[in-house]
Amino acid sequence: MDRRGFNRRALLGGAAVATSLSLLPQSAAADVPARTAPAGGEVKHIKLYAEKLADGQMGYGLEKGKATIPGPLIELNEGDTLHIEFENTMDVPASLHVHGLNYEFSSDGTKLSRSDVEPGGTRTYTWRTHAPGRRKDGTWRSGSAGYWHYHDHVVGTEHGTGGIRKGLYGPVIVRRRGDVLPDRTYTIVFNDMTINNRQPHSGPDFEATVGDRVEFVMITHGEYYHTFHLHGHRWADNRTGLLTGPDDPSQVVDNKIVGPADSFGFQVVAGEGVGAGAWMYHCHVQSHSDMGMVGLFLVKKADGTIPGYEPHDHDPAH
Ligand SMILES: [Cu+2]
Repeated sequence: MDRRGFNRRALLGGAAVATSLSLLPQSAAADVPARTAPAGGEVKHIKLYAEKLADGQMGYGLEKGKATIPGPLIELNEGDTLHIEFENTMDVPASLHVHGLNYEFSSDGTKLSRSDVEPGGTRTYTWRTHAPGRRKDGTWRSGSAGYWHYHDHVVGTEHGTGGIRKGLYGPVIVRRRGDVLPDRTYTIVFNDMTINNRQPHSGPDFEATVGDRVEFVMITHGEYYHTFHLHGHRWADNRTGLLTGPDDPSQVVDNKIVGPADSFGFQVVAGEGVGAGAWMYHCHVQSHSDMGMVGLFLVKKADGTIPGYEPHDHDPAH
């Protein structure tokens, strides 16, 4: 252990001394009330393209020629309706299928419902959301809020197996009025043995400054079960990933088992209680992490540095 590491650990043992360290969040997250989501009820329109990428993979994008893997983050508030004008620029039929939201059969995005889109074609999919409430029979109906996702359901097979494998997937967040809003959101998709369809041992890495409120959306696709683990940070295993107060019974975790089409999300205050660092996240199935299912949460000090970390530490050769 280097001197810095030793001192930090030693000082953390004494609370009175530790408070003098700059380990506590210093940016907005600590000083002002967190921003929260407004009530929904808006009708929104976006355009979404399915495209072939240069390397043979496939992606969704909000503009022609700008498709990404994962596809763009779609954020709604409970009560919102979203009309998506979907254009398939590829040479095979494709579609858009969403989890967790309300849609009619004609927006299912499957061959079965004849809601796939031929090459060069367009189709408008409509997604609706609702707030929770009491049904007339007295039972409670859940709201739409949650960390969800969308994907192709047509390419390769009638379940979109080929489209998902090649990158046709993306995140959806539906927020409830009053939900805490993050400073930034990152999406991590375990797809087969890749993260976001990247080469093994090549991240993706995500950046933040100590004190930033960072939200992660974690989605799984493909053939395998994984465990998602993040170093130095924890979250609540509930809808938002945040505790609502001292009596919230949600379990606090830093590791979660995930399987195909699972999704969840959470927020952390970057470096809270631990400071800057190149904090790994990875699949904790040991052979999977060894094969490269690992990336970094690069939490920097306000001056942009990460003491003790050299970028080459992450080189695949190590
Ligand atoms: Cu794994």
